[in-house]
Amino acid sequence: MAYENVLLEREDRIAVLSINRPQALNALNKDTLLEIVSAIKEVNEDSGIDVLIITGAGDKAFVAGADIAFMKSLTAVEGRAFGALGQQAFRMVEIMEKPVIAAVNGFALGGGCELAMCCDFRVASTKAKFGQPEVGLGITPGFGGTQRLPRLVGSGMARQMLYTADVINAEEALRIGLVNKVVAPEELMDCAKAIARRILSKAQIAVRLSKAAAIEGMQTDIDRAMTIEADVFGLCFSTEDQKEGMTAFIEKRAANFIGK
Ligand code: CO8
Repeated sequence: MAYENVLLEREDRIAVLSINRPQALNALNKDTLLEIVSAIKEVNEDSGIDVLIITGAGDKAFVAGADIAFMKSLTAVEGRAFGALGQQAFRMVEIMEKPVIAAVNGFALGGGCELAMCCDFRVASTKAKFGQPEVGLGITPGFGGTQRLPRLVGSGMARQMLYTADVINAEEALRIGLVNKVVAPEELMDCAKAIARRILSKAQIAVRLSKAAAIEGMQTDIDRAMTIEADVFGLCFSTEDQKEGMTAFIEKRAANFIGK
C-alpha cells in the first residue's frame, strides 16, 4: 500500500516503519494514525517479517506529539474520537504478535513518547528527548501516557513527568528505565537492527508466545499470570522448533529454527 505520512521498508525479515512528516517533526494527525493502523496490519500479515522497528524520519524528531495544529479546534466529541483512534493505533502496536523496537532518534514528546512506550522496548540516540508536555497545553495525555508511563518507570517518576511536563534527555531516560540503551545518532539503526537480528536468530513462535504472556500477565494477578505462562510453555512443546532447539543443544550445534 502507498503511504503519504509513513514509510514502510523491509529488509531481511525486519520491517522499518518511519513516521514521515519531518516538516512538522513527525507530529501525528488523523491521517498519520490511520496509516500507522494500516501499516501495522500489513506487517502483521506479512509472513516474511518477524520484527518491526519504529522510528522517525529526519534527524530531529521521533514524533513531537499529536499534531497541535490539527487538534487546536477540535470539539469535545472530535477530541474524544481522535484520542480513541490514537489509543486504538497504539494498542495495535503494543499487542501485535511480532516484537516491536522503538528506535528513538530525537524528540519523543506527548504522543511520541506514548508511541515509543507501546513498543516492546526502546533504544535511543544521544539526541533523544522524552516528555509528556500535555498539561502545558491544557490537556492530559490521551494516547496511553497516564497508564504506560507509570507501568514503565514507576509511579513517582511518572507523576513528576506528567505533572511538570518536563522534558528529559536520553541519559535520564536510560537511568529511569524508559530506554534500554543509548547510542550515537549514527549508530541508532544499526543498534536496533543488531538487537532485531538477535531476536531473529531465536525460535519465533517462542518469542511471540513470550511477548503474549508478558503483555497479558502484566494485566492480571500473579496466579492467573502463572497459568498464562504454563499454557504458552506447554504450547511450545507442540512445535518443531522446540524439538530442534533441544536436540541442537544436546548435539552441541547451533539450532536451525524454522518457525513451526
Ligand atoms: N504538532 C504540530 N506541529 C508541530 C508539533 C506538534 N506536536 N511539534 C512541532 N511542530 C512543527 C512546528 O509548528 C514547526 O512548524 P513550522 O516550521 O511550520 O513553524 C515545525 O514542527 C518545527 O518545530 P519548531 O520550530 O517548534 O522546532 P524547535 O526545534 O524550535 O522545537 C520542539 C522543537 C521543542 C519539539 C517544539 O516543536 C515543540 O515543543 N513541539 C510540541 C511538542 C508537544 O507539546 N507535543 C505534545 C503534543 S500534545 C500530544 O501529543 C497529546 C497526545 C494525546 C492526544 C489526545 C487527543 C485527544
